Amino acid sequence: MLALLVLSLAAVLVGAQELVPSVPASISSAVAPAATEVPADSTDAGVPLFEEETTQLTDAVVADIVNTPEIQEYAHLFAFENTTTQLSERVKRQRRLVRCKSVPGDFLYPAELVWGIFDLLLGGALEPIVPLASYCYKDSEFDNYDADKCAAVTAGWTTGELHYNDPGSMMFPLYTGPTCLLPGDAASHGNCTQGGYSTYSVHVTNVAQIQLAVNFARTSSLRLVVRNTGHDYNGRSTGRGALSLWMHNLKGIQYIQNYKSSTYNGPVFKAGAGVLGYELYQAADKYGVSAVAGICPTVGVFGGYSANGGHSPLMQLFGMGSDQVLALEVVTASGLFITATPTVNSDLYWALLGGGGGTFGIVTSAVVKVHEKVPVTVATWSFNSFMTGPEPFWEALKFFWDEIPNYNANKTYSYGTIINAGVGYLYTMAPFFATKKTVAETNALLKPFFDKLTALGIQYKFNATYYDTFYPAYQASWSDDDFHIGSTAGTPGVRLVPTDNWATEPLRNQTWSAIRSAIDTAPVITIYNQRPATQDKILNSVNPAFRKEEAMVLMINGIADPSTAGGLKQAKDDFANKIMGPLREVTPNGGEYGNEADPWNTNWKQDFWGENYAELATLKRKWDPAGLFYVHHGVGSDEWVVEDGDRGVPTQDGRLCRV
Ligand SMILES: Cc1cc2nc3c(=O)[nH]c(=O)nc-3n(C[C@H](O)[C@H](O)[C@H](O)COP(=O)(O)OP(=O)(O)OC[C@H]3O[C@@H](n4cnc5c(N)ncnc54)[C@H](O)[C@@H]3O)c2cc1C
Ligand SMILES: *[C@@H]1O[C@H](CO)[C@@H](O)[C@H](O)[C@H]1NC(C)=O
Ligand SMILES: *[C@@H]1O[C@H](CO)[C@@H](O)[C@H](O)[C@H]1NC(C)=O
Ligand SMILES: *[C@@H]1O[C@H](CO)[C@@H](O)[C@H](O)[C@H]1NC(C)=O
Ligand SMILES: *[C@@H]1O[C@H](CO)[C@@H](O)[C@H](O)[C@H]1NC(C)=O
Ligand SMILES: CC(=O)N[C@H]1CO[C@H](CO)[C@@H](O)[C@@H]1O
Repeated sequence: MLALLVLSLAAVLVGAQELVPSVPASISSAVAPAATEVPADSTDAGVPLFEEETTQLTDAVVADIVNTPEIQEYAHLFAFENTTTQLSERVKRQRRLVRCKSVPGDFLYPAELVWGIFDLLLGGALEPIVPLASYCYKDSEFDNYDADKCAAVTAGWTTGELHYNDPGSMMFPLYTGPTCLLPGDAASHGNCTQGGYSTYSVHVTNVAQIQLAVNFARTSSLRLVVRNTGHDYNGRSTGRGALSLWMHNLKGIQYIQNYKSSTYNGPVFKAGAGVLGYELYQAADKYGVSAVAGICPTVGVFGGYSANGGHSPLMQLFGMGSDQVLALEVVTASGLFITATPTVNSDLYWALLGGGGGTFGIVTSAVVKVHEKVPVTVATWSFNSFMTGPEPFWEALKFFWDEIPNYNANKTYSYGTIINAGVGYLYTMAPFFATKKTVAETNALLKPFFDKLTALGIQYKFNATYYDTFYPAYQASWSDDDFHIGSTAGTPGVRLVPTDNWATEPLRNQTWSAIRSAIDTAPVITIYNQRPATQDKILNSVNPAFRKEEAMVLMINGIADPSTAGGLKQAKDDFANKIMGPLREVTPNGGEYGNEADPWNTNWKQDFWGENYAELATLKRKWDPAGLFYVHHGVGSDEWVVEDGDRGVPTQDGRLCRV
C-alpha cells in the first residue's frame, strides 16, 4: 500500500521541478562539470572510497575554472579556502562588511548568471526548492496550483516517504514560518511562501558537488544547510535563503568481513550518508549480522543520528549509534575532503560523533562496526485506568519504573507510552524489546510486574513473540506511522534520567511524581528503558548523560493554538513549568538528547553536551572558523541569531546574522 502510494506520488510529482537560471550558450558550451577522478585508495579509512567519493574537486580542477576565459571572473567563488591568501583577505573583508548571510534580493546575493554557472559546474545538480503543499494554493508565489498533485501531497503528508524523497521538505514544519502548510492545518496562516524553506538544493551524487557548494557558500556569504531526510524535530535541516545540500542519494552499502584498525578488528559496513535506518538493518539481515540504527525506519543513520549519539533497540548490547563509527569521510568548511578516525584528524572524529549534525563538516560515508546475529523476544501489553480508577494504574507504572535498572541490567530496551485520554489514562508497551532472550526468560524477568498488575486487579493484554534475528522483531515493533510526521500540533522534549535517581526510595518517588504530574499537561509521555553498553574507551563526544542513564522520558508538548505567537509561547511556558520543569528539577545530573529536544531549551549547552561542550566549542572554531555551518542549538550557534521576528517558536524563517 505504502509502496504503491509512493510510486503514484512520484508519477504525479514528476515535472514539479522548476528550472534553474539559464546562461548564454557561449558559456554553457565552454563549461564542463568541475570534477576529477582520484584513486579509490586515497583515504585513511581502511576501506576504499565509494565511486561517488572518488569524483572530487581538486586544486587542478579549480585551476581549470580559472583558465576558462568565459567564467574566469567567477572562478574565485569556487576555490578552496587555502588557495591564495588574496582570497582569504577577500573573505575577511566581506565578513567585516556583512553581518548577515545573504538572502535573495540582497545586493550581494549571487546573480542569476552565477547560479547558472554554479549549476553547470555541478553537472546540472541544482534545483530550486518548492514547498510541497504549494500545489494546494491557488494564489501562491509559486503559481503552481494543481488539484491532483495537491491530493497526492495531502495523502502522503504524514508519511516519511513524501518528505525524504523531496529535497527541501520538513517532517516537522513548524519551523518554516510556518508557511505553506496543508490548508486547514491548525498552525496555518493561510499563505504559501518560501518562508524558512531553503532556496536552492544541490542533489548530491558526488563529493565534488559538495566541495563546490561549500566553497561557493563560503565565498558568497550564503547560508548553507545540510539535509538528509528532513526528520529533524527542531528545523535543523532548513533555512531561509539557504543553499541546501541534499545527501539522501548517497546510498552505498558495502560489507567488509575483516576490517582492522587501531581500535577494532572485525566485520564492518561502509555506508553512504543517505542510508536510512531500515536500509542498514536490511543489509545486516542479508549478511547475517546486526547493525545499530534508530527505532524509526526512515531516520538517516549517518546524518543527524550518529552525529548526536543515536539511541537504538540494540544499544544495550553494542553502545550508542556514534560508538559504532570507526571512520568518516568528510568535506570540511574549507572545502577539503578528508578522513577522520581515532588516529587521523582525531579531534574532528571526536566532534563529529556526538557534537551534532550540520555543525562540524559534511559526512559522505562512515565505516561502522557490525555485530553478531541477535535473537529477540518482543513483548507487548496494554492496560488502562477505566476499570480500576487512576491509583492502581499509577501504582502499576511506578512498579515498572522502580524495576527499570533491573531491566537494563538484563539488556532490554523498551518503549512504553502513557496517554492522557481526558476521562482516564491508557498505557501501551509496544514493545518491550528483550534481546538475546527466549519467551520464558522474558516472562521470568517480567513476572514480578505482572504479579503486581494482578494484585492490583488490573486486566491487561499481553503477547510475547520470539524471533531468531533482529530485523523481523524490529519490523513487528515499529513503523513510520508511530511518529506523528507532518504535525504542527506538538513539540517533543526528553530527559535522560540517570541511575542516581533510583538510588533511594524517596528520590525514586520524587522522580516518579514529576513524571506523573507532567501528564496533567502533556498529552503523551513515552518512557524508554535504555542504557548503552559500556565502551572500553570513549572516543567520541556523545552527551555524557547517555552514559549514565537508565531511562529516557519523552514528553510531548501539545500546542493548543500553534497559529499565533501567543499560543506558541503558552506551549513553551507550559513545557518549561508544568511538563518538563518538575522532572528537570529532580534530575540535576541528567541531560537532554539534542536530536529529540525541546526547541525552546535555554540550557542546551549543558543539557546536550555537559562537560564536553567547552572542547566542542574550541573545535568548532578550529574546523569552521568562518561559521559556515549553523544549526539551531548547535555548538557555536550562540554566535548567530535567526532574525525571524517574534514568532513564539524559534523558526528558520529569517536572516541568519551574527549576534
Ligand atoms: C520519527 C522520528 C523517530 C526518531 N527515532 C529516533 C531513534 O530511535 N533514535 C535516535 O537516536 N533518534 C531518533 N530520532 C531523532 C533523529 O536521530 C534525528 O531527527 C536525526 O537528526 C535525523 O537525522 P536525518 O539525517 O535523518 O535528518 P535531517 O533532518 O535531514 O538532518 C538532521 C541534522 O543532521 C544534519 N545532517 C544531515 N546529513 C548530514 C551529513 N551528511 N553530514 C553532516 N550533517 C548532516 C542536518 O544538517 C541536521 O542538522 C527520531 C526522529 C524522528 C523524527
Ligand atoms: C589546499 O587544498 C587542496 C585541496 O585539494 C589540498 O590538496 C592542499 O593540501 C591544501 N593545502 C594546504 C596548505 O592546506
Ligand atoms: C502570512 O499570513 C500571516 C497571517 O495572516 C501574515 O502575518 C503574514 O504577513 C503573511 N505572510 C506573507 C508573506 O504574506
Ligand atoms: C502475538 O503476536 C504475534 C506477532 O505479531 C502474532 O503472530 C500472534 O498471533 C499474537 N498472538 C496472540 C495470542 O495474539
Ligand atoms: C514511595 O512510594 C510508594 C508508592 O509508590 C509508597 O508506598 C512509599 O511509602 C513511598 N516512599 C517514600 C519514602 O515516600
Ligand atoms: C529474570 C532474569 O533474567 N533476571 C536476571 C536479571 O539480571 C540480574 C543480574 O544482572 C540477574 O541476577 C537476574 O537473574
